[in-house]
Amino acid sequence: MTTPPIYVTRPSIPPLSDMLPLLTQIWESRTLTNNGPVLQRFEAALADYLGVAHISLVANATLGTVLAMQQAGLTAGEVITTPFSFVATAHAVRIAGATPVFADIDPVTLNLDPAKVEAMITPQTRAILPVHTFGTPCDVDGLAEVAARHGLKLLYDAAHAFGVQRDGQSILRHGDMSVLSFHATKVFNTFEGGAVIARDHETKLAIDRLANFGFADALTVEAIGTNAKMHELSAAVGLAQLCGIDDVLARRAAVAQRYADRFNGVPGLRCVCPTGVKGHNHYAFPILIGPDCRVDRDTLFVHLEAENIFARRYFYPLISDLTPYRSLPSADAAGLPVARDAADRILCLPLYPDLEPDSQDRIIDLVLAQCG
Ligand code: T4K
Repeated sequence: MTTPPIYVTRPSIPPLSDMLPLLTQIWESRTLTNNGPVLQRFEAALADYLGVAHISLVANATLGTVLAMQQAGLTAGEVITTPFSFVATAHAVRIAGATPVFADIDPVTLNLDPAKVEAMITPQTRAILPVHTFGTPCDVDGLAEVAARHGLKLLYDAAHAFGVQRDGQSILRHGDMSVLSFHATKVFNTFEGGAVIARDHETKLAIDRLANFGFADALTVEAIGTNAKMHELSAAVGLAQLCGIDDVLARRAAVAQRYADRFNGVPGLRCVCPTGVKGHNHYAFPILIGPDCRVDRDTLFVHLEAENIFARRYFYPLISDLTPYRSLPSADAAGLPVARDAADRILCLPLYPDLEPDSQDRIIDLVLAQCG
């Protein structure tokens, strides 16, 4: 008998009973989008939960990043970013009109290495766009120093970083702006969605305008905006999700800890994200398969797949190896040895709040049987 498939993630969804009053309100008001009342409630509740003052809700993180780039004036020049990310990171730079420049990553956090960033700065450099990969905070102090020293903007792709804290404060407070994703696969989802976190109210209003075609009021269009609005249904999902988010985060932490405990001390198998650290969100459970393991990453990946376990190789291939980017000078593999090594050895194991302990133990046993 075949076992049911286990995917790398399974979205958390609120109880339907929590949705019904919100849906009733939307149905009765017939306000479906364009800064409706549910969106306004969600925006305020979210700012409160995250501990940040200025949030603009948007349709997804890709568009949110494009708008943040546009608002920061990054429509030309070079933006230094990581090749070890989802392709949307570089696409946003390109769509905004700038050119991505890839710098190498830190071997422990797999986030941009500030020293490698500094080495890539040219007279054309305008900004840095790091990613808090898998919810592990970047070296925000090191990156802020590099940005300040060279007069660069610092925008964070915080797609993975919902609820992440450092020193008891939201990681979203760092940089000029941060962008969250609320895609179905994320720690916190609104089916599709995202948010731009700004440092001041003026910037928040400017992002809101850009997300609404550039309208400043009914008759005034100030900029070439797009349609990146979040609609009322997504906002309703978000509002209902907030009620259960602490439980979601606690259950993710428990799943991550179970993996970490069983993999502890296995030669050649490194758990990338810390466990037992307050303020991590356990976005994923990436492991790095080293030469001491009996099998390589791809053999393990295929073996798990044959057992109906769908782990994912996030982020392989590197963005710098994808067709739209591979001809850039900074895409040369020689300059990105750490990122390349990580991309070749990474495997994200299933992690979601309701992953059954029996299923998780089966995954762990299969991994240990291959690697141990
Ligand atoms: N920056 C970073 C660093 C990102 O990782 C992302 C997105 C972005 C920016 C852009 O954010 P958004 O513009 O999307 O807000 C997924 C997601 O589509 C993508 O949002 C995400 N990163 C990326 C890391 O993963 P795929 O193509 O690998 O996902 P998919 O559809 O294969 O889903 C993975 C598994 O999740 C499936 O095997 C089953 C499960 N799943 C998925 C969906 C969509 C469900 O159970 N239900 C679902 O509805 O890209």
